[in-house]
Amino acid sequence: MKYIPEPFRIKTVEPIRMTTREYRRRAIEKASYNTFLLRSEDVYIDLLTDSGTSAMSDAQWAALQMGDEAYAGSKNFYDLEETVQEIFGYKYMVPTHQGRAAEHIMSQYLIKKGDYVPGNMYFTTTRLHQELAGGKFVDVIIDEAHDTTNPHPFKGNVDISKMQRLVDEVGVDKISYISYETCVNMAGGQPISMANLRELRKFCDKHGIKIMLDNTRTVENAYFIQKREEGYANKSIREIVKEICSYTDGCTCSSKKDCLVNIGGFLAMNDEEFFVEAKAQVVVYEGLHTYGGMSGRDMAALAQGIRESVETDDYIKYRVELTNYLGELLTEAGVPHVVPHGGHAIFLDAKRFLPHIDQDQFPAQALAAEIYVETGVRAMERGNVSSGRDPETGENRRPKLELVRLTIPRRVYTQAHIDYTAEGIARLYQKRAQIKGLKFVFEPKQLRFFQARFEPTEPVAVPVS
Ligand code: P71
Repeated sequence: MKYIPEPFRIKTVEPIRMTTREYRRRAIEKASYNTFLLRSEDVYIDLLTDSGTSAMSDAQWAALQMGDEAYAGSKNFYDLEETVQEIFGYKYMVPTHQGRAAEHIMSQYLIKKGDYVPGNMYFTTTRLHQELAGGKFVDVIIDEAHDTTNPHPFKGNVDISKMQRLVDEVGVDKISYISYETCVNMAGGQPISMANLRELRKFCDKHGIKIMLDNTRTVENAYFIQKREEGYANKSIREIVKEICSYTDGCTCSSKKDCLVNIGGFLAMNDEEFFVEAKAQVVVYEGLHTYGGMSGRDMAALAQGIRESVETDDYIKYRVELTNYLGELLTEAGVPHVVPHGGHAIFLDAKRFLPHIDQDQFPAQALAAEIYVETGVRAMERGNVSSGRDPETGENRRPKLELVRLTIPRRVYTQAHIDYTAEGIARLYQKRAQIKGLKFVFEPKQLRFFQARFEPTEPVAVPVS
């Protein structure tokens, strides 16, 4: 099996603690079967998310010491602004405390009540801000993205004919922009191809539609383009990232992922009027436009993180191939999961893992809870709970994809941690018939997955190991 040795060595360590199965059974009951409600101390390997969980480099820690904490005009802001202009190529940038704050400001500016917002699959916070601004999200991702077994190399692509249909049905005046995500998270970390983006640009130019990029995982996407798309094998990650951004009109970015920091985000654009309005809004919701909810030192670490993410191609190769290694181990063990393997995570297919549990009994939620009990590994539900209820019918959305995400933090875990994770999940797969479904005992109205509480539909039989 191919495993890429880490292009770094370890200078600081953080001890993690293994617990007993009985301890974890009590912990998950206390957390009401929601892995978001577990205490981090009770987790052995934390694969809940790759968001804000990266290990910073020595250069980033050093940059923290260079924080200029002036309320206005911090030098770290200007360095960050220049870095965003240089690496991503946008003219203007407004920092925000994280990605969803950028989404909020952008949605309020670009969406009018009753508008449609097409996108290559939804992301939870992105769609919520679109809806709060009065928009309606329309999924225009290719059909292959909804099939966990389809080997299409660019399952994040937009189906241009779905865009055409939307234009024909509602008219371009009713379309705010297209929300275009790289390495589409909810599809399983699936990349877009440059050819698709180029074609979309042509289509959007013809109709006068803006392309707003969700830039959260563009570096990972660039690696897939370099590896899989004709004509890109000899282009650097840095060049590919810049080319992707060049076809778009602006972006939102959660810097907590590819930009290698624990907190931060930004909104960037080429349109000056939008920039002026974004600055006006950022002071209402975030802070002055030269810090936007981040401290000077956070901006310093972010600028350094952005540079590091594209400095050499080694880092991103190791990062994506480590994820792939987990996928390969699970393939060998016959555990059903999304293929091709994504950039940031391996997504278990809970519908195929637990075919005896109906989607309204939340198989992915139940599986994430049982993975924790079996192994001490924390994963995240990405299915019916995350998808929420249809605002019109009030019914669970029952998305095609009912997944559990094993998300790999950047530069944090070693091959041995990945081996341990795969072995534990393979063991649980053998006992899958004992896993029961769940029902809500508390259901928040918005982004319900974060704080929802559940109980088993029947008492859980404690598996005998
Ligand atoms: C992830 C997250 C964090 C998260 C958010 C909501 C539910 C569970 C976990 C955040 C993203 C993202 C994309 C593509 C925007 C955001 C929001 N992802 N776009 O995957 O993946 O950014 O968290 O900085 O506000 O665990 P933010």
